[in-house]
Amino acid sequence: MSKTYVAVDIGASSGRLMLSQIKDGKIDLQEVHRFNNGFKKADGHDCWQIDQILKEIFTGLKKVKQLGFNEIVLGIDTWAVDYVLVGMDGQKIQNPISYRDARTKDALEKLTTDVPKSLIYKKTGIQFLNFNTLYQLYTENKDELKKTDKIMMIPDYIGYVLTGNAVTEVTNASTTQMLNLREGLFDKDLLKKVHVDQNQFPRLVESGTILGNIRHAWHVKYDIPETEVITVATHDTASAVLGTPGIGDHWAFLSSGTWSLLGTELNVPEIGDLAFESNYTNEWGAYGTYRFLKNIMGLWMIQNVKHNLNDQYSFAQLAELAGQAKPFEQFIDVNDESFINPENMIEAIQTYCQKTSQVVPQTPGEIAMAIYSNLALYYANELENLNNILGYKLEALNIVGGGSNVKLLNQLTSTLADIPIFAGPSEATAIGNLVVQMITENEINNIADAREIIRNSYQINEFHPETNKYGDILKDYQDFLRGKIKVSE
Ligand code: LRH
Repeated sequence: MSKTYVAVDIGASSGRLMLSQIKDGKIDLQEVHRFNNGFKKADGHDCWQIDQILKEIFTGLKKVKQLGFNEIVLGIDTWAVDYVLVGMDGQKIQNPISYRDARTKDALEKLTTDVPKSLIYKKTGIQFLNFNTLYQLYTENKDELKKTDKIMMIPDYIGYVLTGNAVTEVTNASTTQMLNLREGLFDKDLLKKVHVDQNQFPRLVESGTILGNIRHAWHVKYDIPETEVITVATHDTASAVLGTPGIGDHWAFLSSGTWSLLGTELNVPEIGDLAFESNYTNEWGAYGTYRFLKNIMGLWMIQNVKHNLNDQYSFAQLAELAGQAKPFEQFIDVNDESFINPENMIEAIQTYCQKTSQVVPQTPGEIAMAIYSNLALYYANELENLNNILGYKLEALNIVGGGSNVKLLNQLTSTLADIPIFAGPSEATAIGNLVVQMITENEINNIADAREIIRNSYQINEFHPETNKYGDILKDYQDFLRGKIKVSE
């Protein structure tokens, strides 16, 4: 009988506790608790409700105990780049501010007039996103930073509250854009630029490090199981890639959730001119790998649209309505900054179409189709970019995460990018979190074996390109992105 493992997997829009055991050579998965997540305005900033998240974790753990599990292993993964400032008394100084908050709007530009982008990229290999931790810390109040004993990334902070032990796990820490690729440490010059001392970050550890047992006080207070916490690949995208059952060496992944993270796994970072110019990132992975990828706006757009429509349609219904609308009625650069955190996503999309003199989508189906068809175009364009940067052709695309269930989007992408798609599992992030625990506990040998087990444990759906279906639409879209063609109705 295998041990009992629990993944705490928290994304920007929801969190869950997944319970798992290895049964008959397969990874058995059971959702124990699910909750909503999101940021709220407080003191003029978009803040995460970190205490509420912790409460939900304890509620989930109590449910685990009620199911009869008295001893478990636990791993935590969350979204990247955000952090908690912790004071000398070990308490958080303020609620963490979301990366979508407007405070970093000009920070990237300001900092990089001082330190050239090319230098930062050579040091870190990380893509330029104006919400990277580097730019968030740059905007932070200097006095507050002085009072800060520890800067902890979100999953590290949760692990710290649970166990009392503080570490900085590398898969997530690399997204700060402050780790030096060559030295394997925080870069001293970049730290200086943001007035941070390297001792303010707890010691760096690899994924698969035992953090410690949950504090006794929590057992007493919440009636939860005996819990050993393992520092897994704490960045959700790192866990998602580990949970992706790709075959061979030349497969691409698309982790499709609030963000669409499209890329491939490398053993050596790629920081050449083309990678720099195309703003590709080399986030550190578990077991000596790198996630070479690009952030694409992703399901955030449809999540917001659903919300704007007062949640009267489910995601499945929106996809069905989209299927009844015409694709490619307008070209949209889904990574346009107007979609990062608009007041109203439907209006943002409509304004974008008006400004570019294109057909303005009106009905829920038209709006959903505008999103799906342009996400598919963007994916196809980036897959072409990836092949050019890498100098070889990626042979398959593995889509994981909630978005892997959207058949319409999968089929459009397969056809536009002319690539076979393997969709699933949708819970790859939790699974990636779990397999690092299982490898650490010596129940699985290595990640190659883990991926084979995953392949055998879950249904993977295939999509294949339909020939000559949309003519030169991808080329036209690429011209549109390069500003070569202005579209009119
Ligand atoms: C996805 C994700 C992504 C980051 C973003 C902040 O949840 O972690 O990899 O770029 O959130």
